Amino acid sequence: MRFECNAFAAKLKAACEAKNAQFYIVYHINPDGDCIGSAFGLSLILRKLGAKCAVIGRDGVPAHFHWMTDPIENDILDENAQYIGVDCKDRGRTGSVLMQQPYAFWIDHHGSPQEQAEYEYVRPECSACSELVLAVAEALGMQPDRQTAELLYTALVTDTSCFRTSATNAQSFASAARLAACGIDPYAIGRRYAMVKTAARLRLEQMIFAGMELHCDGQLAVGTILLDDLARAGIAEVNGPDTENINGLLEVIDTARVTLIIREYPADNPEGQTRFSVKTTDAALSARSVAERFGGGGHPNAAGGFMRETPERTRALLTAACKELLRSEK
Ligand SMILES: [Mn+2]
Repeated sequence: MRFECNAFAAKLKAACEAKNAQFYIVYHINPDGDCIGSAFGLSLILRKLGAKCAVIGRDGVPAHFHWMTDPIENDILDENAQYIGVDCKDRGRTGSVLMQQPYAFWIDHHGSPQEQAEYEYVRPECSACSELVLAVAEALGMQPDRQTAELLYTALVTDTSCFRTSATNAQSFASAARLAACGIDPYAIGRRYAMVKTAARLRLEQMIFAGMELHCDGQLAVGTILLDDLARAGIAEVNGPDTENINGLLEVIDTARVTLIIREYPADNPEGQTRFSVKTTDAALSARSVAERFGGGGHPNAAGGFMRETPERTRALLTAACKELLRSEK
């Protein structure tokens, strides 16, 4: 059931103060900065309220977040632990085994219409899930300490591509200002996650631009990343630091209103062997409507999913759907 912030925070606090309170905090598959920062940040907040916590997910924490997450050790929990879902559109986003669990709490900014947990705090208008974690802490009269604020601010910076996505709004900046007041170094975090690039990443970007296709008078830009490209660039992880936010790469093209990135995944990837991302520059074009046609989902202007097709076939299907989206507008 959905709750407003204060009521949700009160339920969570009561659960933390119960005898033997313990929580598995679950982040989504193919984890990004927002789910990692939000889940670990929440674990620090709930510990202060007296609960034991373990942050878990199907996939490990990507290496470039280890500086923040390595100092936080999971507590050992028993079978009485409750589950909290963080930054997941729905249970499917938590991955195979974790989707079967009964979830007591749910914090998310995607906003599936279906009920996911007993107590839900879901705000699709927020640019990052960490804004919701911050709001819950504040509703309980807690100001995040520096470590917690670093996690939540990193989540905000990575999910908004440093305050540049279409989801960025006045509240994103208000949340950032409150986190910045907690003793963090916004320059260091912004530089780490929005400015510097490895040589391998730059090699990959060059390959994507070299192979890019433009359609509909340049309104649609399509890029492809094959496993072979990653190997040639010297990138080992298909979803790691060197591919973070790669889906937004083609947004720099001045004429592009729809951008599509097709990524090849290993053949044994459980969700499928290709992943697609659709991004649009304005509200009239729904990236989510395209993604939903192929079993994916996401935000109105940034959505995606996986397919059990070859990269060539995925590119052809999605390119056709994006062309249709541009045509349907008229
Ligand atoms: Mn998010």
